[in-house]
Amino acid sequence: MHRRNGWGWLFGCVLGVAMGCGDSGEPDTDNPGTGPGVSACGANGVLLCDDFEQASVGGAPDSATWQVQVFNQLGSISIDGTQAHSGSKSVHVVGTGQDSYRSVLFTTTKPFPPQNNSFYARVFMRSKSAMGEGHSTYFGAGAADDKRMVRIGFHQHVFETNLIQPDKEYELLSGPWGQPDQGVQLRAAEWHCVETFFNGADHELRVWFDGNEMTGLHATNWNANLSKWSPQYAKAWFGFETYHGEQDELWYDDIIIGTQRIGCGG
Ligand SMILES: [Ca+2]
Repeated sequence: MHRRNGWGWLFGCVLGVAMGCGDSGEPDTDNPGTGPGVSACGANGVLLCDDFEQASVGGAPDSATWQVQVFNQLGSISIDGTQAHSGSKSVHVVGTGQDSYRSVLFTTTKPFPPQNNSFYARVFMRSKSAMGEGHSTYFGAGAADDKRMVRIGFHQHVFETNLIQPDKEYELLSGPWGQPDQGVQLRAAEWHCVETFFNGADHELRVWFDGNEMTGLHATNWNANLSKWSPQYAKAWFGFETYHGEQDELWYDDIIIGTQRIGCGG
């Protein structure tokens, strides 16, 4: 429990000023949040699901749920009718361009905040290209002010995750640095199921690829003795963001956000 209001917190913070308590950024896990969710889309505990079948080909994902953000117009996001995991439609993310830094994302705040600052996200994704050497993100979740976030993507040709804090960035790879054969790689031109548990209550992150946990991405202290590191989760996003000029096109489908592990059915 990490209550931000009330006399107990105030008293603790007065005592803790020397330790930087006023800027701890600890999430409020007492927030009742959204949940426990319903049975829908082939899963239990569902807070949001979108198969993108109701959207129009060539248009944007439903604006009642998703906000599209394309940095400097370097890329695009639109509903596609040629690739789909379910039905006939998915979200096509074009993450190609000349600049090194590019960000092409569709973001939801709809089911947030989740109960206990914790939620699962499940997505089916298909990448045109194999994972590159440079650091890039496929999806993530974080605080409303973007100062603290958890991102899942690739680095050194394998799945990786990283934690963004106001003053520092932490990273875990799914295999040893520079040895991609020992990490987990997403194969190009195939649909894959990626599940993530953003466990803000216990300051933990878990990620599964096609039903198998990527133990290298299981974050508890980020190998840095971090303890109270979770963002106050206020949004989740999907798409492509690169920090080293990687090129990719991706398709996303059957996104579910829920309070229980979702699995790869439905
Ligand atoms: Ca679909």
